Amino acid sequence: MGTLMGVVNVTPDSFSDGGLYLDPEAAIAHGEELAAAGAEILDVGGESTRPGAEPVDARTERARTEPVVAELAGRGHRVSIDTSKAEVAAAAIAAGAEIVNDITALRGDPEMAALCAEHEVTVILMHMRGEPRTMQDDPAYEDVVAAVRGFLAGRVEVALAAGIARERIWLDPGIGFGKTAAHNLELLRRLPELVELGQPLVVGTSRKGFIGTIDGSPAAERLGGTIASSVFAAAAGADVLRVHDVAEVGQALAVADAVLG
Ligand code: PMM
Repeated sequence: MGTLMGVVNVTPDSFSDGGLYLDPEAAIAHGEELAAAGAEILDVGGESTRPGAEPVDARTERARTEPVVAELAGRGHRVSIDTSKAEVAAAAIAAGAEIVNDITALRGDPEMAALCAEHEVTVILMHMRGEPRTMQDDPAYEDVVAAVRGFLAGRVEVALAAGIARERIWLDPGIGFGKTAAHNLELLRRLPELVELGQPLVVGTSRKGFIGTIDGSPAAERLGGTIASSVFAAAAGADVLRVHDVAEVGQALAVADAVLG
């Protein structure tokens, strides 16, 4: 159960692996490693979205991601581009990316929806309250699951109206994006309510802060929590798990699968 999307961050400041793979050669090698470990999708990103992060201009983001996407897609890997900028997405699509992972759910750039429709790529629409710079400033919801569900349902309508085919729309609750640890846990617990929307569901818990809130662990020591939450999400109906530790999460999913028969 669950398709693995491996994270290839080409950024100096991502919260868990920032700066490790800023050099394109290192990022490409890392992508190859993740694919060999079982990632069916490689998610290439050039802008950090960690809480408090400052935005990056399109030129810089494109320069970081385009060569990495071109090389990995050229070698036959299925690549997604993690961006909310149409210029960056357009370059990645031209370089072979098949999926646009937009954490703003087509709100960040007025050109993004038409671009994705025209090129018939898959889009990931993610829920986020506010923007990365400020999203963790006292997030509050009456019912976080209802809010996320309503938001995502609305964004599906926007994507459809722009001409994006229904089967190319994937949804993501945006674990950690403008949510407290309790909100994230409630979203995971009630994931079946989001499965009911009827679109493939992407979930990214990898190394995130809510794990550290539970046991005090720093980002580099959250593998156990990443595995537990990923297996749980897959069992609850998530289709795609966005993770850094592909081999370990893959093994856990295979064992969970075998147990369930
Ligand atoms: N999380 C991050 C970045 N991009 N995209 C989607 N669709 N879902 C996520 O949960 C998500 C994302 C932040 O994690 P990173 O800094 O390790 O990439």
